Amino acid sequence: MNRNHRQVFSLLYAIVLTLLSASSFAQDPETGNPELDTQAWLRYPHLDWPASTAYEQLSGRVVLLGDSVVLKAAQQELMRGVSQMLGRPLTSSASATGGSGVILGTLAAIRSLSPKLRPPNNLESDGYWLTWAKIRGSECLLIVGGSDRGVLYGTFTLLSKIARGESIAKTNELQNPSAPIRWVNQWDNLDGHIERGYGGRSIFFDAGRVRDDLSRAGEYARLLASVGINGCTINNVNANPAALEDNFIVQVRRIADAFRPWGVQVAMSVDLSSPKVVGAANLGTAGSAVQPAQRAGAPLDGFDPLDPRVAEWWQKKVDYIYTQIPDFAGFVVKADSEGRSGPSAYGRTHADAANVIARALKPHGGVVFYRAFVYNHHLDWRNLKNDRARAAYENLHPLDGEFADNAIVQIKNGPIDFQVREPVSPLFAGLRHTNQAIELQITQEYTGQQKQLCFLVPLWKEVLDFDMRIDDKSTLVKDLVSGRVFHRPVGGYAGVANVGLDANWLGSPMAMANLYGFGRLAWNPNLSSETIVDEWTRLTFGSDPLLVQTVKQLQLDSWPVYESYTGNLGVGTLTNITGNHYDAGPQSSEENGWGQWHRADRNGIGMDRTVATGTGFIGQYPPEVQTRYESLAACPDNLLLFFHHVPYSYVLHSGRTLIQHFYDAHYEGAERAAGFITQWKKLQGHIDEGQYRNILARFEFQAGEAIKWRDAICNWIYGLSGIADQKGRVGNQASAVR
Ligand code: GCW
Repeated sequence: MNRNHRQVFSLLYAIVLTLLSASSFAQDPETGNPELDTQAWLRYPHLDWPASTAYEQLSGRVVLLGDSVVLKAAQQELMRGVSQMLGRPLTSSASATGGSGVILGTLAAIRSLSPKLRPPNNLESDGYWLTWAKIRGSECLLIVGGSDRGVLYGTFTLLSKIARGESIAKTNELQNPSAPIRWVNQWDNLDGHIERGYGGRSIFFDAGRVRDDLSRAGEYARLLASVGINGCTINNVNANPAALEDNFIVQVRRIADAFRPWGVQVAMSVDLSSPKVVGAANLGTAGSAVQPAQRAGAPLDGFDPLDPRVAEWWQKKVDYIYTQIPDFAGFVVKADSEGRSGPSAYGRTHADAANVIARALKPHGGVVFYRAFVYNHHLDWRNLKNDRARAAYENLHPLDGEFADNAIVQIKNGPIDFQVREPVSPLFAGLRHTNQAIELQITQEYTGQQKQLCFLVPLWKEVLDFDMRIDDKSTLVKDLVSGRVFHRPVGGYAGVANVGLDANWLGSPMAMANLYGFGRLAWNPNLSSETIVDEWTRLTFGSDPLLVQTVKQLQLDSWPVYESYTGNLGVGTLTNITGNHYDAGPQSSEENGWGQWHRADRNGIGMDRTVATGTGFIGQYPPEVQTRYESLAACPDNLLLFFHHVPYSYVLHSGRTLIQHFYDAHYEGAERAAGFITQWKKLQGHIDEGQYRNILARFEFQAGEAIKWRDAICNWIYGLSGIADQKGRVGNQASAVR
């Protein structure tokens, strides 16, 4: 085959792969094994002999000390898991006297049985301690919680150990979460559509109402609890103000009820203009200071956060919510961003906006997240000094110290928007007197939309382990977001999940590793990607050695592979940013106000964000980090084009020219994506056949997509630069742009 034939062949191959897999999705979008997909990592499969003999100590009674719904859920989960996995039921008993068994309770409750019991170190509120102890003469396994929720988390940990075949014979393990805030955000619209959701329609809403059947919401909360998630924002940050209507709050109460046994608290996104658009007619009945005009239903004439009437409106609204949902967690606010209303309408600050809501929540123990994703999407692209990346820091850093202590600034991991690779947002280092949380995106908006495999835990770990070198001292991002570095009262993690009604929640069984991994990292960001994916694989598919090894490798390879056939060297993902955020569309970034510019032209590519000659973005980092990024010599190749504009002939640290790197990376990436099929095929017979076929079809589809991406990007950059591929591949395709 000559070169041209090869090119035509590869194009046809891509089309055939795409058609084949697209048609299999079309015929039966639920191919796979819906039951296993829905159970996700909570399958509790039966353990055969002799594996089950390792758990013979686990027998007899389960004693529950207390009767809250969370404790009861823990007990039932334990009984369900043990009977499914070990094939012998535990019996529930009210008394701790009379034989061995498992005892569940808070530390305070268990101490009433055994006053001398001392945990090996401090047990925090959501933490747990699993240990063996003699209680009233019999050896018992204790699941001790710092709170009821801690008992639940300890129970899930115990079951996970059994499911993964880990010994519990000598268990004595105390774990506390890394941070108090471990939430997911759902971008569900009230009509049932999910913004950037790829797993079907909302599990909460349909046609403007809360669904009658909330069984999936309960199952979701169980999954979340199993990895330590304790809060969930149920509606889109592009918030429909109708969510705050009283008759809607009454419906949300049912979601809170479905979540409650699992210790997951409900939160809502709110629009800042609510006092003006929701209207005083909908004020709750709580409190007596409602003005007659408001009783009559006239909406306020504005939403100025410093207007006392606005403050009163929020207070009444919040008071009402707590009459319906006593454990309501709080709000998330997106303001002055992408067309949302905000405090700028009244010349007020973001702190003013956050605080008026925070004050209303404070008496009830609620918190407000104020998103740092504030930027002008009408930036003048002709001005080379303009830079969207600077926006979060410029907007929020000057307000450091002005936010209420129950307000939390929620910061996306990077300064642009969940691209396949970005540097860490400098704002994490820019808030010393303000609570912060990191926002990570579980739903793969810019990373293949669950149609392609992209395991994001390694990406998140790079961010969390990044050293900001504040005051020239080691300052890891994970210690900033937990609040540890600056002794903040609260902080943590928000993951945009967007699960839907599809049996497999996210639209792909393999993508569930991201949801699992988000929870595990929020609990303990020191876990390695390998550990997390190992746990997930064993829990989801079982512990067959070939299977574990293959699935782990596929997951761990998937981010680098996706990056290599999409956007390299920190240039951005290069998706169609004005369209679907999925297909290649490198030119869509340019000549518009959205600010995802890469500035590619015939001479070079990349954003000059240096202090010396560029937009000055680098100046937002602490000095040592600035030094690393400002000079071309020190800047790492994988972020080069985020920080610098260089000619195509620029020689990377790797020794290759930039343009040749682009070509090679795209060809290697597409080849490795095709290799996923070969690796997966080794697993036939080692995994449920339905899941095997479903995932195989996905890899076949991805291999075709990778070729389309490869050719689109290589042809684009060749067309701009006119520099030939040394290996003679690029520019010969039928579809080449010349
Ligand atoms: O990247 C953008 C997404 C929007 C999203 C926004 C945000 C909810 O494309 O869909 O809006 O980020 O995070 O607010």
